[in-house]
Amino acid sequence: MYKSVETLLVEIPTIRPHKMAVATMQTQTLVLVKVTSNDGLVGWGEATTIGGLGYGEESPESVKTNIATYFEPLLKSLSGLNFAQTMQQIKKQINGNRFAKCAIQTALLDIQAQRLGLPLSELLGGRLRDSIPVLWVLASGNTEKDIAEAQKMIELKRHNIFKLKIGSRPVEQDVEHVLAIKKALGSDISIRVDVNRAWSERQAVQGIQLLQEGGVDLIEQPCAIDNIDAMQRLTERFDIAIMADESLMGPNSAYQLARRNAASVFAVKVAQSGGLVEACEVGKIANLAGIDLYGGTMLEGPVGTMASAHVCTTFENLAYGTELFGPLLLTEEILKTPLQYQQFELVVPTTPGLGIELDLDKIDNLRRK
Ligand code: MUC
Ligand code: MG
Repeated sequence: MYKSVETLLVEIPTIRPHKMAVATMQTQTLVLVKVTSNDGLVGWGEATTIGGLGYGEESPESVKTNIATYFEPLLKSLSGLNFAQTMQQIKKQINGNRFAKCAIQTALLDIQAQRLGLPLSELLGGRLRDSIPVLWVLASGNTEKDIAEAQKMIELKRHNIFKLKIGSRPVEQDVEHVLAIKKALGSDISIRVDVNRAWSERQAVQGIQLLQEGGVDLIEQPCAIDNIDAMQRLTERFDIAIMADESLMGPNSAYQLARRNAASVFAVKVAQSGGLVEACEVGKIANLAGIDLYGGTMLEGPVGTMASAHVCTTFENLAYGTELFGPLLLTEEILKTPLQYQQFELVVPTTPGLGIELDLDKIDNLRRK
């Protein structure tokens, strides 16, 4: 059923250094996966991560190796199976590797949706909206630069919600930086922070108290990935929304976090979930548990961004919007027609499959040879 699977590592500089507690990014390595079916249809998926092995358990290199060594031979050996049966075989024969699995699944869904002549969202239960709100992440490392960047985004009507990356400086300094930005932008603008697991529970109590008093709207992943007890205590202690990001690794951890009331919002990421279907399952668990949803990113390029966007269009309650701005952080366009960001939202195409057309010459120029 499938003829070939190819993984391309595409290096693109960012528009400015992107400083996070886990890494500072000057270049993003997009991990693009191209699947060709026996009848000549081509589907794309993406397994991009952040900072090599700085963020998660898979790196661009491990994804490429594992796809070539394990996923491609397996996919080529399967025949007469539908999409669900194919994914079942992959899950049965390959452990872990959520990012690689997500990229393969995206490509298979892209092919299937093209075959049926439907946008990918319709294979995930159907879309409820044609565009989704997108915030912008301020991470230049400099308060004045961040304020100017935010003001420009508001003026352009591109973003009016901002997430600030903190956690690499002492708590007091980070709080000062956040509250200066909050004050400069005014009370109408929603400010959230992402600590990327940098705080101990004691630092979190101190920082969250001050940020809550200063009018910040949400705290993302304050403590360590496995410290669910701390996440639970913070969620119970504070009124401000506490969001699970790195701790949320698919339906199973969604269930555990929900059971333990360890978050009030889930950052749903397709790759962290292990696939688009699994990301929808995370959304369903959140719904049942009364947890709000937010569409997260691994700072993917347009393929992963669109895969996530199709998932997000199916969510009934997308209370915190999304951060699907990844392509806007890159200096090079790899689509024939760029994604449409307008009026603070990303438009999700209604054409078959992912609804994007890649510029293959451009990709060939930028890819790691
Ligand atoms: C994260 O932890 O949320 C998303 C946006 C951004 O700037 O970093 C990522 C990862
Ligand atoms: Mg995060």
